[in-house]
Amino acid sequence: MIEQFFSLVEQFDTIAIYRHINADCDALGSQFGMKTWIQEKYPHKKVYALGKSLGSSAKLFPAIDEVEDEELISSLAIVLDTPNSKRIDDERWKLAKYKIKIDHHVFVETFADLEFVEETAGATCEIVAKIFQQHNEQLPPVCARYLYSGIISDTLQFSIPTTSYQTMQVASYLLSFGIDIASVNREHFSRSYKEFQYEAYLQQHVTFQDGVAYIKVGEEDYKQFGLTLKEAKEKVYALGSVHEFEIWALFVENPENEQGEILYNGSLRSQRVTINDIANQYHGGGHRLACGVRGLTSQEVDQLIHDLQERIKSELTV
Ligand SMILES: [Mn+2]
Repeated sequence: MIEQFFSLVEQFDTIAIYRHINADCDALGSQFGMKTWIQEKYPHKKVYALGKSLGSSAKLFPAIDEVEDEELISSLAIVLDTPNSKRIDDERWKLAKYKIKIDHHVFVETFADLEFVEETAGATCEIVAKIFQQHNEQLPPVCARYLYSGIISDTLQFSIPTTSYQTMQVASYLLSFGIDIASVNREHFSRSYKEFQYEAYLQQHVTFQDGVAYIKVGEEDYKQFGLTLKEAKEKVYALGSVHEFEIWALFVENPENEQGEILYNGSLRSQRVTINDIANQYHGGGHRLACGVRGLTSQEVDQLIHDLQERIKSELTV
């Protein structure tokens, strides 16, 4: 299968690389890791990184390419970090003559001619790097750096259970091309002074009761730090890593609602107690220990917190 990947890249003169909407660091890291590797190895080929929907990590990567539809008709499409075709950013992947998918999400559907899906991989960048390693590819340092950055962001700096022997092995292969670890980490995990102040605000105003730490943040509260709703909601980790907090939750006011009442979107995290089934009952969902809810009134938030406290009581005091 790996041989097939390399012979396809060899065969096509035009290659377009796609990834999911709201691109995060693993999506962009794998996309630009792939692009810079092809460019270095085959300077005569036309390689495009496509997709306009970008998340906050886009500033750490080069600009997205422009290309005419006609050029894509004879192309090879490589779709990265995307389990279902609906989430591919830029519909023109369909124009390609041949399609490859490389992904680590839970399998949803087959949409490509050749698929590499490894659900246990810590990041799509890990799978891409593994493919390169198995083929003894010499990577340009910039390519190794992009792939490494996708791995550290999806595994939270090698700290969550998706980190495996393979993750470390592949990371060590990437390091052999010369990566300044300190600078990559700084680039991806440092925060601005405004964000730092907002995190301090959250820590100061959090309520902690019966195992649940939570805070409701109004629009004015996060706007004073110059943050958008999305940025304000991402900072749930500012409440994490506290022994006593079994569950921690950040609720941020969403001003874009027609009803005219104050509604909150929330991020919920749990150390060990399952919470996504509760989130499902409040217009939300996600992973077992990390999930979100949307459009809750202040009373619904209170009810949700009560349900979370009850869950801790029933599961942890037996
Ligand atoms: Mn990923």
